[in-house]
Amino acid sequence: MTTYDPHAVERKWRERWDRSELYRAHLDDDDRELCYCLAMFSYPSGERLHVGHWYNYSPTDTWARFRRMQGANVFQPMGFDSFGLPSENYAIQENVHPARSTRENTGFMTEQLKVIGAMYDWSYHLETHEPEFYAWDQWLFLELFRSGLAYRGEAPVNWCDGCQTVLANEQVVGGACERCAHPVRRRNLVQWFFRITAFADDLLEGLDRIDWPERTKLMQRNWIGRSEGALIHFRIDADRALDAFTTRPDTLWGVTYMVMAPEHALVGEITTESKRAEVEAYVEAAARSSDIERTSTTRAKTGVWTGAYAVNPVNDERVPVWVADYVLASYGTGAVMAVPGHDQRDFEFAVEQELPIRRVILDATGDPDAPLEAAFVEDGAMCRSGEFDGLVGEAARRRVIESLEASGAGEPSVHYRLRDWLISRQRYWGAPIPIVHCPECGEVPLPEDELPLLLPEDVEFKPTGESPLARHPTWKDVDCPACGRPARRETDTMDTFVDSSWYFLRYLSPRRDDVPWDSERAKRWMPVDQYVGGSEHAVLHLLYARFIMKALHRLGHVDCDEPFARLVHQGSITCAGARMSKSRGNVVQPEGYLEQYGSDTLRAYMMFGFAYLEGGDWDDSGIHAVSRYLHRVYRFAHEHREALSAARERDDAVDAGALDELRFARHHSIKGATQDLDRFQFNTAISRHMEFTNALYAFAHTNDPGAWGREVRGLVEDWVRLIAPFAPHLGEELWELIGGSQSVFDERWPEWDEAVLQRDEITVVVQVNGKVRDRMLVARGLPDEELAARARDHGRIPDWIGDKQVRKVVVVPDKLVNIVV
Ligand code: ANZ
Ligand code: ZN
Ligand code: ZN
Repeated sequence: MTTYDPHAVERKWRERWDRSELYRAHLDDDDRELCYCLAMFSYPSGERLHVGHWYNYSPTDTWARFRRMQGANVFQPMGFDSFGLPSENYAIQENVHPARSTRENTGFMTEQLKVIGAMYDWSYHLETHEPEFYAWDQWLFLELFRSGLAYRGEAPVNWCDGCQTVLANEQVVGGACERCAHPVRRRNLVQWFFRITAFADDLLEGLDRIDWPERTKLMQRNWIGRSEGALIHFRIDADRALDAFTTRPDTLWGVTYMVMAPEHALVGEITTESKRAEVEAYVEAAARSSDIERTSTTRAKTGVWTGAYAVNPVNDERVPVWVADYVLASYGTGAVMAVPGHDQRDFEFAVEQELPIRRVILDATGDPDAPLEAAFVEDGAMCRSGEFDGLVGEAARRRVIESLEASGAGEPSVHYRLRDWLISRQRYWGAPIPIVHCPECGEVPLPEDELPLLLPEDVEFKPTGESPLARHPTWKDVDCPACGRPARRETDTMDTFVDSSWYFLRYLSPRRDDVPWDSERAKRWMPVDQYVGGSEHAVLHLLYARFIMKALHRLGHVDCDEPFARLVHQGSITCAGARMSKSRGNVVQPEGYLEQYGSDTLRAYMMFGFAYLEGGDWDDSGIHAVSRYLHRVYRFAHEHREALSAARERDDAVDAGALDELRFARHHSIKGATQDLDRFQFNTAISRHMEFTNALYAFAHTNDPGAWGREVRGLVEDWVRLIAPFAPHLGEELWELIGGSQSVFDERWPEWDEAVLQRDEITVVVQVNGKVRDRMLVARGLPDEELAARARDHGRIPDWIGDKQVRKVVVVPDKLVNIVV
């Protein structure tokens, strides 16, 4: 081959890699440093992989190859998130059984993934819809169930009429379904939950120990929403008290009324007869609006008085108890002590309902009676609060809580925004929940030796809102595993996020049928060293996976309690500003580019054309230039392959100054590429290689390849090693061209010599009338005039100038002086 034919090169190396099993995973008995590199797996929805998928997978593979060349034993598995709505909806749309369409889709996606030429060992692949995988989802469920971390309960849940199923809170975005954008409505249903709230503090604490994007950590912190404060008991009558959670016990003397959520259990009990009709009508209306509407800051605040009073424990004041929908049933105790002077929501409500406003925290004016535009919500000195006057902020709150505790009127309390994870779905394509409902014994776990509980195929799976498994004529009828009486199987299936919350463990031994994962391997390989995937999972998958890891840790199944030590979000690739999706008709497929340029070019372009962590709008105008660059790289190796082969046997007989320049280019490139790859800055890493290439061409131009020796050869070897992870097929081809004997991916990534980069003397070329006449070694960074003056006196330059008039001197700092005579 005299010119670069990417198709031939890529075919050739993929075959060789397969034959030599270059990417076989070595999970045991290998003493190299371990590196578990994982890109989030994708779900088969019937769409082929588009350039956005390539953008996730190919740069991650470049990083993995880089780590391999640095000497790490890299494990980089791949699989499919093949249960769930995308696969099921595609099957419904195509009117085929999801089992069949999923099999077909994962089949062609696998072929597409192979074209990327990534280091996946396919013998470790997994598909979550396979019984060999979901058997262990069911095992996980039973582990959680037996330890009280999985439970069934009635709760107001999010219902999507589009998807005909419940959704987790995390799947509701701005009041709408994350998948289909249908508005979500509330329904009271009995559902299965995982007790993620039992890990709220662990989930917060662990964030300090992982190397994740700060923004993602902040989103998790906010989602968990830890608030410290107090629970305060307000007496209603002899046998009833109303508890309120507050973060501002220092404002307790400013309470002028109380508010209960319309759903609060005491509403019916304490409402007086004369108010009953009005309160009931209000409660009914509130049930029809969403939490989003209810907490909207722009909506007018409504409410009604119950006719009842509560007693403020610090001053025995009787304050009216209202019902209003700006208070949510699901947070705190579902009731608030209203302080309109210092809480904006209470302020607006008080203005609306003409309730008294009393200020008990001093602002900068120091005057608690100055006119008010809005609540004063900051910290300040307490006033009108008896012995507490003058106390400020944290110290004030601590003192108030101590005194409440002493009198039995309150205690410190912590609340979280986080709610338990709703995992049951009224859909077909998921893992059946391994529980039997027995009229005698209640919820009975399926014995482990009955796992997997297979998902039956002969089911009418179109969604109706009722679980499809419930409509199967026989599947649900079983004998109770405990007492043998007729019982009924649970017919909901599990949220697919259960699959992805532990799949990284299953990858370690996906074919084992006796254990969910090989525990020795988990000890050695977990946590995942580098995880790569989209930021849209910040509070979904990435929170669930951390929770499951912590639960497994608490139950003694794993040693570590964080699944992903380091996380990177690739930016997203959009098309005309919008997310790529088939329904929008803006999906950019890789196939055309692959045909025209080959896989290495597309891959290198994705890394060169975008800042990886930022992404951007798809634009292929630069892909041709990247292709030209790879051709240029190939040409150099090809043209000089004989000289490079001979160079192995001899000393360098080249110009010392030129070699010095090249040496600098080498170490400069190695350093830049290494540091940039470490940070997933692929574009600048490739730029460093381009500089190296330019330096090599310039060198070859002025230095006869017949004089190249061992050092030049070594330099070119490093130049090939540096490009190999970016264009892996080409890298192998180049390595072979210059006479390498093993795979370039078994070569060591080069290291740079800081001394070469720190050299303070550099060689500057001296030209007379554009012709190189000499070189001089000078201190780096000399000013232009100084450099020009020295050049005129250097060596035999005065002879070249002779008695001619110097017309001008062109200086390129640290590089060149051209004397024009
Ligand atoms: C009195 C008070 C005075 C409050 C003040 C704030 C400022 P975070 O920080 O989000 O935890 N609250 C408590 N339960 C509520 C519910 N179910 N629905 C709506 N609001 C509720 O907020 C805690 C504060 O939110 C609590 O502190 C309570 O108002 C309100 F100057 O109590 B505060
Ligand atoms: Zn939906
Ligand atoms: Zn029973």
